[in-house]
Amino acid sequence: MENHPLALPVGTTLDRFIKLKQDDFDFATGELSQLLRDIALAGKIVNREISRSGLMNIEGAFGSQNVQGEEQQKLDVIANIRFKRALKYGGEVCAIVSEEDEGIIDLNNPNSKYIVAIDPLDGSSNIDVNVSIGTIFSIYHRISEPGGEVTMEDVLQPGINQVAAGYLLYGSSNMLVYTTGKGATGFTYEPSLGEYFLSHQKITAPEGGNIYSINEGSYLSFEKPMVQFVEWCKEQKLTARYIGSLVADFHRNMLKGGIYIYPKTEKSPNGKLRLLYECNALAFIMEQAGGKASDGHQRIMEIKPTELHQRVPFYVGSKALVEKAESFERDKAVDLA
Ligand code: P6P
Repeated sequence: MENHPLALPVGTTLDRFIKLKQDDFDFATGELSQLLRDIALAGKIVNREISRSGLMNIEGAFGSQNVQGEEQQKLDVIANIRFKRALKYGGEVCAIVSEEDEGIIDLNNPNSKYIVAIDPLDGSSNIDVNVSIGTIFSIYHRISEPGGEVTMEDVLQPGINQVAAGYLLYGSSNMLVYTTGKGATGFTYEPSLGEYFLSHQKITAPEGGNIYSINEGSYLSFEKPMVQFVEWCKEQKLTARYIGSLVADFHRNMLKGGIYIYPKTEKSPNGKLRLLYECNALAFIMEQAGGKASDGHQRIMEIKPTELHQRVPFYVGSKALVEKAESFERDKAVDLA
């Protein structure tokens, strides 16, 4: 094993890993490496603020709503500021799409070549009750020429164009998981040293699994295929696990085997989760781990976005479970044909 190219010594910091892996990229100029470091830095700061939020009077609602009409938590706003600031001053990103802002955020780095789509703090309703929450991000090359205006075409790219994607999980331990298309890798934060250390060298999602994660409170508004899939899960005696925090549910299911679904419901007729800064990033990571991600019919990463805050139904996890859920959707299509 020691000769295996991936067999790096335990104690490999994120910085060292990024540098070692930089050579995977032709013409790597270090800009993507620096961008990943900028995200990790902001993650350390946000992690610190989350871990002491109860002491700093930064829990609870901020008193405003985001573009989605969702009640912003104080830490939503703080995290948004932290990531925007880190990416602006890191100098590698020309524009951001954020869950917390309505339009494209131009960072006034006109010659930078990267675009970031980010959910600065997902699951924020769990902050005050100490449940794990997360940050989700996607990284793209801009399509327009550096130096010019950032365009809608730059930000409305399908997930297959992602250069990198990842999430930060602020949980019992704090992790950063990312991919650049060469596998999914996990790092665990050591607060006493202020470093992320390599802890999950090549994450692989089990082909099957016995966990299903869906909010069954919406069961009465599920469409028939979703009812059939949930019934199938019960017949198979699968375990129901739903934290109500996407990154935490996703991370557990990817490591242990399982499926997370946010389907169409009466309240969310297109699903609740956003394509640009939630689904695409997690789909990229799950595919790199050998799993699957779709909207019940088509691969998430092949959906061409039409709006910044576009919502899609989201089926993600172990390949066999996602395909089982899709089979019920297909049967419905056959019935309706
Ligand atoms: P519901 C949190 O708001 C979030 O975006 C995800 O983290 C989570 O999985 C989902 O919404 C929970 O939504 O409607 O089941 O409460």
